[in-house]
Amino acid sequence: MRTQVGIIGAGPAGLMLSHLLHLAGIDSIIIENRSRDYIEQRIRAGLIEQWATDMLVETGVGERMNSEAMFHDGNYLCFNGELHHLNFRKLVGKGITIYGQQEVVKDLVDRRLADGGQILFEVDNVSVHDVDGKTPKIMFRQDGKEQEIVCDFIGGCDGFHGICRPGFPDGLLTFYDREYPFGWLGILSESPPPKDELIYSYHDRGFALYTMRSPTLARLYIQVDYDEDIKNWPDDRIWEELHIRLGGTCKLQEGKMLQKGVTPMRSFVCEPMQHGRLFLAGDSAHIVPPTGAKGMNLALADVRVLSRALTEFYKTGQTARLDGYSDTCLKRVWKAQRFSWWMTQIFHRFPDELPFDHRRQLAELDYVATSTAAATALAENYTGLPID
Ligand code: RFL
Ligand code: PHB
Repeated sequence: MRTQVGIIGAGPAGLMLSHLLHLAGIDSIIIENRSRDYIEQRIRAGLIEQWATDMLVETGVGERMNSEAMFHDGNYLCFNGELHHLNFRKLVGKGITIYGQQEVVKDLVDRRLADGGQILFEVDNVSVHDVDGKTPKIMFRQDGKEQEIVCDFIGGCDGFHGICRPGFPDGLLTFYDREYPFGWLGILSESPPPKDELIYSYHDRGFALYTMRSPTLARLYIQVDYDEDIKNWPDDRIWEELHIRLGGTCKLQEGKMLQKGVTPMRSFVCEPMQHGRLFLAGDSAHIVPPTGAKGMNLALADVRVLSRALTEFYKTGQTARLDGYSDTCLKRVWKAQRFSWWMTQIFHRFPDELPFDHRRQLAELDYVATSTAAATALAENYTGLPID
């Protein structure tokens, strides 16, 4: 097989890269080791920044989102038994969109296939070769048959556990890593969310987040130990904890639990994000704790930068944007890392924290809730820093 850009991974990064390249007249093939059904059902992110919402609409994949998503102007902070509303629209003129990552994935898969794009599902044994030369190759197996894609460039969009990052030559990459001493237990419940917008709650017993997928579908998270076994959490115990951590500020309706699971939390960046003609994008290059809701948004931002660099190369032969890809992305990645770390450290209880830290966290939350300057900084980061 021959294409201009070979893409590994059909998550938000790989699919959006392929879509943006198609709009610029550049061919690509995506290979994905899971089935179409699997990637379209995988429950993950739910919050899309303003610029990314606009990009989905402007590039023609926002139609279903426009009719089904929930558009929020703000959110709530909950601490000391009180709710405090932040109005992002008033503070920075932007909002956020609540629309499941798997819905974005479905919309992009539909659109790529309708536009004649190629997505090869359920491949295995994937490896990359000759990324130092002008015609890198992707080798893989599909239906037991060895296959090869010869391309000009490779998009390494294969997530945190993919093969692209480990395939970089020894010693080339620097890793920046931080693990947190807790995880999130998340549920999807057939019940209305407790409020019209998201609630981030700081409670003596730990953090809780009350988000949603629709007016009748709540997505709820509680802070638990990083190695917590979901077997220790029967439904009743989860509901009890979710009620307590709302601090009596509003009522939570219980519903049928459609899904539950525990996610560990980490911050991770690898530098640089490129080598030869292999470019990493999204979770393959960086991971953020979900408190800032930045993971999918960063993946979309990376591929927007990459698609522009590739477009410039194919139109003019210039490599300046391609050469600067990693530096351009990392500037924004580190700001999102900083914000995600900040949100994580003000909202969670740490096992080794001092009484001093507890009081400091409460003071910080009170500062955000009462100072326009502090709230503006949160709103600016939460709704998404400028992309260009
Ligand atoms: P993905 O989505 O992991 O996609 C990578 C794809 O590559 C495939 N793959 C391979 N394919 C071929 N060959 C191989 N060898 C392969 N190895 C892997 C995988 O099957 C997969 O299909 O990475 P991508 O595209 O970079 O997208 C990143 C996002 O998925 C991730 O950052 C977000 O889900 C993080 N995240 C959130 N991000 C947000 O922006 N807003 C949120 O509200 C938000 N909430 C969350 C989150 C992640 C969570 N979990 C479960 C980690 C909440 C949670 C609980
Ligand atoms: C979600 O809707 O799943 C979600 C929203 C905001 C976050 C994390 C997850 O910070």
